[in-house]
Amino acid sequence: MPANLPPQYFEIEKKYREAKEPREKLVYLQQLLAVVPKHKGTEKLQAELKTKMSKLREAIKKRKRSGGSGGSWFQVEKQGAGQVVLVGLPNSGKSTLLNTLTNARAEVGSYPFTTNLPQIGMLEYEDIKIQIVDTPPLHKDAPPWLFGLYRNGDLLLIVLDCTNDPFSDFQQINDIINERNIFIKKNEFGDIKDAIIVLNKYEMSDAQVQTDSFLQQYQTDYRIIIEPGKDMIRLENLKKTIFDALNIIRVYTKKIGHPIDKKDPVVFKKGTTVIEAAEYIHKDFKKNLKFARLWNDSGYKGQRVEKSYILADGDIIEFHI
Ligand SMILES: Nc1nc2c(ncn2[C@@H]2O[C@H](COP(=O)(O)OP(=O)(O)O)[C@@H](O)[C@H]2O)c(=O)[nH]1
Ligand SMILES: [Mg+2]
Repeated sequence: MPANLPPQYFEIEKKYREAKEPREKLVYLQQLLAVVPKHKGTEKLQAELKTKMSKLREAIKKRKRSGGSGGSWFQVEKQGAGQVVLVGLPNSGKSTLLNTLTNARAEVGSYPFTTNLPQIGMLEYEDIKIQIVDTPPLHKDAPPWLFGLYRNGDLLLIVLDCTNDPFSDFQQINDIINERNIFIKKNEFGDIKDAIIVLNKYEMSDAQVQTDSFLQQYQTDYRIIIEPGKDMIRLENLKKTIFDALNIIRVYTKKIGHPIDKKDPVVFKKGTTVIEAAEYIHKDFKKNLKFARLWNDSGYKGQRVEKSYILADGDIIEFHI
């Protein structure tokens, strides 16, 4: 064992040893590999971790093929421009939010544990669709796959019921997910998930004082939004906050000699360059790209741009090969 491993290595290793579900173990191995300093002295350890990972992957595959039991595991395949996963304690209003934001009709109940399996809806935001995943309530003995859903999501929407105690609920949520190495605030190790906190049921008179003081305490550290309810302006605000938090851009391609047709955007991560977009759209584009022309609302009207030009939301691009 190399002597200079960071302390978090041992914390994650402990969780790895305690995890029972192979897919959970795999996640911890990935995290271990990520925190191992990369130099000659750790090469053997890195190789060992990789071997363990491939053995686990094999075992998982085999179990799937044989239809074996070993506990159920739910994964939600990503669709659309991003996957947003709802997180919350029982009765916080997750399913209601899914129904408000999307075309889904998830069951809503005034009693806890109405939602036992992930439910999916598509949120229409301008010209793209964003996937929203409703989940069973979080509690300390929640099944491992629930944390798998959180880890896999591009963004977490943490729903707090402000008629309850949002401070203690938030603390409880953090305690449980931190224990599984999921962090929604900058932390030196583990997954750092992008998250939006939704303060729900704000319209109730007993919620407002708590909501305001929660905002005051946390708004510099977190992205917080007050429950959209049936208020359309707030709902639009929530949708836009989700779009912004996903860190994505919409890029439109234009054919040479054709007019601009701002339809069917291709979605990229923020920071994507012209050459990266070209490669994604067509392998040959990358090899043969000579230059590109750009149109947008901030002054470009077909000027040539470099391959290293960083694209922005709404850019229209014409590839010349
Ligand atoms: N007053 C109020 N009640 C809400 C709101 N959102 C949800 N609820 C109620 O809270 C209860 C739990 O909602 P549900 O969406 O099933 O919560 P979940 O368990 O987190 O999925 C239901 O009785 C809902 O009608 C809201 O914005 N305001
Ligand atoms: Mg529910």
